[in-house]
Amino acid sequence: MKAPVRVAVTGAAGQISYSLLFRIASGEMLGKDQPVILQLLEITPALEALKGVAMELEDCAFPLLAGIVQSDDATVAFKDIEYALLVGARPRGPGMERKDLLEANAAIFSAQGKALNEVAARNVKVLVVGNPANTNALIAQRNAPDLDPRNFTAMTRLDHNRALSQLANKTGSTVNDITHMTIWGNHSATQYPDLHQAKVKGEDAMGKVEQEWYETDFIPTVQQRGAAIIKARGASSAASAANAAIDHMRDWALGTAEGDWTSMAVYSDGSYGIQEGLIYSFPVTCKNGDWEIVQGVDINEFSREKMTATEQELAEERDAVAHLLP
Ligand code: NAX
Repeated sequence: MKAPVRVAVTGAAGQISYSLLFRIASGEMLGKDQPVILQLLEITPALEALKGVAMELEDCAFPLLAGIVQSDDATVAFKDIEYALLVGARPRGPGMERKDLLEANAAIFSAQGKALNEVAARNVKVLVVGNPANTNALIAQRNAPDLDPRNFTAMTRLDHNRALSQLANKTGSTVNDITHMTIWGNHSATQYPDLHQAKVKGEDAMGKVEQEWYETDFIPTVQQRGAAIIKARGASSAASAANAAIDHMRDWALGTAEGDWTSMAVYSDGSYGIQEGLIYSFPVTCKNGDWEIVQGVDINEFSREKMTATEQELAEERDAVAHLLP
């Protein structure tokens, strides 16, 4: 058996974590041969609820769960961690403007970035789930100058998985038949789910759907899926978000499928003309615990316009918190 690795989860008493933690502890994220120590961060008023979650984790008697740490102090929860799933965030309250939301979260993610910089393992892999995820990841990254910016990512895997299912339904296939799906940009309603590279049973997806469906059905359905779930369920996506976080981390740690790629919001190196330093979702492949942006994807005029719109939104979010960045 391997030595245990330390995995931090923030917002650990929240609804996403209630699906997420049990799957990490059962080995679905890092493999059935990898023991984990869960290091759980919550705000002080939620520590009692967190205790209940930790009791349930114990009661599962997971063979791979080698320990549980509970804290409201990020320097305790992030000590020596190799994986961080930053799920906790400030939700939008009544009357709160977008700017207020960005600022409230900037405070949280600055502090967590600093704590990661101080105490996490130098190879820590960070996934930000809490919204606005891309900009929260950027803020954490900028506050962790001693860590490689490539260690910071944000989640667009839920959007990616939603797109896979929509296309499978439309083409009468299953998600197993689909490859080369891409989500570009921000995890928000400006994201661009791109089918131009996607394949269904090895054939071009765009040849199997009408342009009209692509533009007026597929793209808005994927972009608005989070809102549709809230409307139907009366609560935001939780199990599917947890599932996407598992998929994101598993692929990053253990590799993407041969001959395919996934979507991750990562530190832009200027690929596809996207401003350097934004945390932007690209098609990526992962191997040996590292990710790489897929190069050479053809971008037509339609795609370029949508990629630029979501880039613009990310640049605006960054500028709105610029005064809080180091
Ligand atoms: P919940 O409100 O159920 O849980 C959030 C938890 O975070 C709470 O227990 C809260 O006490 C804790 N928390 C707040 N501030 C914290 C801090 N500074 N340190 C540690 N913990 C803190 O929300 P949940 O439904 O679990 O969603 C969590 C986040 O995921 C939200 O920001 C949500 O918008 C975001 N989502 C992101 C998605 C994505 O695809 N990137 C999709 C699902 C989800 O909407």
